[in-house]
Amino acid sequence: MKTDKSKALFARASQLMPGGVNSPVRAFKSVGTTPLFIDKASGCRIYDVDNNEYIDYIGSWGPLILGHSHPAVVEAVIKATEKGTSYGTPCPGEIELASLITEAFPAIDKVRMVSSGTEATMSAIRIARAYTGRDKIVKFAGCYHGHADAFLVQAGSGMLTLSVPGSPGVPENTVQNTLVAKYNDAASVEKLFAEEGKNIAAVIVEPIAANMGLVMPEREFLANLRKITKEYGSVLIFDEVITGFRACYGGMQNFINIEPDLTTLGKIIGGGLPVGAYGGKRELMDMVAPAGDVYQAGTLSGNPLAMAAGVATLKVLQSNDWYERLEVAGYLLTTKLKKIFEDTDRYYPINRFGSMFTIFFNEQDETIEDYEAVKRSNTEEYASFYRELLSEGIYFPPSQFEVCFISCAHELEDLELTVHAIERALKRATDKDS
Ligand code: HOZ
Repeated sequence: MKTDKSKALFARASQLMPGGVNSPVRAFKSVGTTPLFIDKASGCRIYDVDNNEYIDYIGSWGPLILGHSHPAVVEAVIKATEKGTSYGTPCPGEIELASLITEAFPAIDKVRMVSSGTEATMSAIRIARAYTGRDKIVKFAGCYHGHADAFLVQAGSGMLTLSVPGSPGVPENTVQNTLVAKYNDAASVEKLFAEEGKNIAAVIVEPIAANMGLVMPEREFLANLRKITKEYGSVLIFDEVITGFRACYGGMQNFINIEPDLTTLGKIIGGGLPVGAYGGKRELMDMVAPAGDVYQAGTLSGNPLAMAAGVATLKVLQSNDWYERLEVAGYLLTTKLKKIFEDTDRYYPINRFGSMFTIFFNEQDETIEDYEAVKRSNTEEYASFYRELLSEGIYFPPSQFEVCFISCAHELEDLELTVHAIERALKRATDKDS
């Protein structure tokens, strides 16, 4: 596989941008190679500047549940563009997207659009602090809620990929207000509340952890979070930036029937354009300026192109049994992979929910249910596998700790090609390592 053009572009990019990228994981550092520069994408396939073709399981890190360049989304964006790219003032698309979101989430009475998941989580915490008059928050080791200061403690995603425990530049007194509990361990949360309950403004959690690879929650764990936060008058925030409209139409909260006080969204609701949102109970959302005093604003918030892409995406998702199909696709792919692992006598645990999955390079039969288990994965083994897989034309996330996404555009044939490619890549990686 020739990647000369990508390599040349990366060399140039590295002179102009930190690490040559605009988001750390994209640098491919942890998988020991350099990034591909993408020229175009369509359906489940992307094409790099050297004309290599790949079946894509990143889907822009989650937003592209319909696949790349879905005709309905492209058409909606073109139509919107013809009417102007940004007004900085209200437009009807905002109401359309807000209606679709509030209809899909019983726990969201009102919603505020922003431009990224980071903005959404940062603002949700601000409301929780204002509402409770408290400063501390609880997050979970391995969960990632964007890069606002308060969240950069034992965070997943790029921080886990690059093995960074915290970030320089974050004031000590900011992280002192961030308490860290163990995912799937309600007792660790109870302990924090027993010590600090009257100072805790909020508990923020990914209802499926999807930034340390995919880690499923016990329903009981999330139900306990609901119970504890109610008891102490704290705000429960579900960060559904990844799971929103991915776990099902709505979020994981619909699936498990647990209502948080606030929900953060992003990715799919923007259909591939930069969008985030936070929403929840009227009482909380009416605290946000200008209805209330909690300040939050944004030049491109409610951008007409992003609203059009989001609305088009959600309408397509409503139009068919997509979630059943994605479940079948996820089931077929991972069942076939498990069979291959059994045959080769090397069992890699796979965590999956619907169209999201992670193959963990852990030891045989290990259950991956928290940060500690995730960190036991063999990232070097993942890196060798990754490079082989790339040469097979399969584009997985360049980190053990990010999630693979199947889209509605992945056909049975694509899944089968993927299974065979994984089989070959594993074999070659193992042969090389031994
Ligand atoms: N933090 C996102 C992945 N979980 C985005 C990574 C990227 O865009 O590079």
